[in-house]
Amino acid sequence: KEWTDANVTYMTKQLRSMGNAFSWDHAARSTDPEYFSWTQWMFTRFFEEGIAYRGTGIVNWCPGCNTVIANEQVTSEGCCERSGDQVEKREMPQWMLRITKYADRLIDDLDALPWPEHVKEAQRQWIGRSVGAKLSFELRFERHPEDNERRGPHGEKAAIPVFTTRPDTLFGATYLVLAPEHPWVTLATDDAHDVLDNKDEVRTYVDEARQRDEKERTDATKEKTGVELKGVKAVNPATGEEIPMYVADYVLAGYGTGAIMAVPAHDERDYAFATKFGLLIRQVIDTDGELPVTTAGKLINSGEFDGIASEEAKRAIVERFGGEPTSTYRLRDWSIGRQRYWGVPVPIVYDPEGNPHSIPKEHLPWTLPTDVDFKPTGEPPLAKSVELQERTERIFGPGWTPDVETMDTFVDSSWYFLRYVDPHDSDSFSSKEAQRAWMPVDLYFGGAEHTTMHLLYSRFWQKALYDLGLVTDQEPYTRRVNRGLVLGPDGAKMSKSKGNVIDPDREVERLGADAVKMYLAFMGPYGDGANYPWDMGGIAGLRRFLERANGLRAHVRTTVGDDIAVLLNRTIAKVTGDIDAYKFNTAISALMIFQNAAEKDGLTDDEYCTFLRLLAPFAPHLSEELWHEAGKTASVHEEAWPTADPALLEESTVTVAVQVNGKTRGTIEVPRDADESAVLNAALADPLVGPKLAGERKRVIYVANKVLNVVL
Ligand code: ANZ
Repeated sequence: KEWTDANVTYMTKQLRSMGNAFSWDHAARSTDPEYFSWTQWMFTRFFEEGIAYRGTGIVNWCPGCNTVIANEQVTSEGCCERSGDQVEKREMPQWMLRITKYADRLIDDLDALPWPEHVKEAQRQWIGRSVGAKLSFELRFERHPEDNERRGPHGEKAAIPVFTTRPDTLFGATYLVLAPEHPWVTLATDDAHDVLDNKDEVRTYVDEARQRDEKERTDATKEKTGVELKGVKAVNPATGEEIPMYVADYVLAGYGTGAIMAVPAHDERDYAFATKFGLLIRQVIDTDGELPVTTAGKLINSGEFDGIASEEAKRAIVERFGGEPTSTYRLRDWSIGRQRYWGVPVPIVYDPEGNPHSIPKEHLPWTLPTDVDFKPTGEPPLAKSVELQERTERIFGPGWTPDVETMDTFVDSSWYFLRYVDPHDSDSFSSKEAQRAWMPVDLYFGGAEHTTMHLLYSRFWQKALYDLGLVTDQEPYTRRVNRGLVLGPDGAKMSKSKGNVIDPDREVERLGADAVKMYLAFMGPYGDGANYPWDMGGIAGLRRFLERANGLRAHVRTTVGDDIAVLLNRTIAKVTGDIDAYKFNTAISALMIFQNAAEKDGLTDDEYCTFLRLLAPFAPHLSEELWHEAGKTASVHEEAWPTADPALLEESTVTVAVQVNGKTRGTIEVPRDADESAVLNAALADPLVGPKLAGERKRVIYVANKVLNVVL
């Protein structure tokens, strides 16, 4: 708490020193009990709706942080994004949020969002929707043929469902593969069952496979391994053939149904496996080239479906063989329980029988106990709190126990924008009136690292709240702009270890906040991938520009030429347009061009004040001071933004090339949009070009404002 408060104070001071126009009266802190009591209340609503649940399964364990982390917090190298430690897989109970229920909406609603296409695509990829079908393969037991006719409670025969994206290749499914963790394999290898001829061999393989991580298992270059499930066969529903069954680790338990129909002629992995184990390879798609061919085409060796194209055959085959169209997703539910001290305590208590109950609103906020050591040890620090246990029993009764986990801090940022728009409401987390006035967020800036974390979590959270009738919009943000990075002077990412960190406070101290702020704006256009190195010379240049701005008033005159008014007008248009396009760098260059001209030609007092208004967003402190020195009493930041006069925008004269019989003979200056006869007269009157036009003119062609061609 002390550390957080000190940081907030420090950063607030730092941000204020830059003169940014934040609404400080709309600030909210996710660490305030007053804020997180709403986070907890939302969790209890999610719990009641089944969105939050206590699940079991394989989780990511970070040995450095001594806690579980979410899939999204594991880097592509399998490390913790926070500590960098190699993440381990553990099986343990976990608090989860059912983000997978929203997978389709999270994908489909992207279409209407005016976000950068690559950000949307990254979310689609992360969610990873595969459209396909479930197909069932009945089993044949060789050791106990009587089992073949046995039926389940709903009259069904023993069967293995598979997930496939290519039901059109069903006639080419020549064997079945189950994941080592598949429940049927677990059942068939336990002591109570006697269906396999090689139970021990299968057990050994399963135990070995469990040791290997997913990356190793799905590595396409690695030689395929597996063991046949001897004594049992599956029936291909299309051909009626009995086909062998295997357990192999290239099939993953957590994807689809954990079992596949293998089509070696049209799938790379199945092809590699079938080749190694000498299994039947039957081509069912008519394509050129060597097997395996994975593209779609017309069906062959597929009975009544021969000649039908893949897309149509998919539908027809699923329908004909009792399949079920379904989608599978890469996205997993969001694991949010953490075995660490900081974070919002999970607002759940357990009755003496161990059943979870949400903590009623009147007992929220459910605060963090302070009588514990907060260092992570692997065991949740809250488990050691005497106060938390006593509090629970005092409120709920003897034998009741508290949940001892805290929530991933991404829950805090999943709804903060809703609080910003209504930070002081004590009846709700954010009133509907405030939401109707402000939400969704018009423009959201942030780093690319948020694409499949915060940006996905908060979209999910918003939708979950929407379904509970608590928010007015289905999407939290309208436009999104990713930002780049300010790199060290050496062009590398700033880091303490590289010694290339620029301390902004020191630069503010040295050159002033306006110079630092303007320099940041001047580095280059703002946006994705826009990473710029810090340049000491560059910031010094901005400082000099500001010093000259400080002296510009000395060039104010009562009468000046028209040119400066025209230039100022163009500067207004340029700065305005550039700000809208986040091209702050070219907006500043336009201000520099104007300042140069004004120093040379002079400017009126009015023009000077307009310049200050244009400068104000970039150099808020200096412009305010100069504004007051110019005799104004109100703030420059409360002035209306200058508007350009379109009539003055275009340059009033144009340079026209004069051609004789197609050859350029010189140029003339004429008023813009002058008509052909006026331009011809000007050309004739021109001392250099005029004489070249002497003679009989057969034809005159004038391309407005560009070329006058005279045919003699
Ligand atoms: C038969 C088939 C024939 C397949 C064919 C592909 C090509 P994506 O697109 O990534 O979703 N599959 C299904 N569940 C699996 C699991 N648990 N572990 C490993 N592989 C699994 O891939 C879907 C395809 O991956 C599915 O379609 C299935 O192989 C395989 F010519 O079924 B297919």
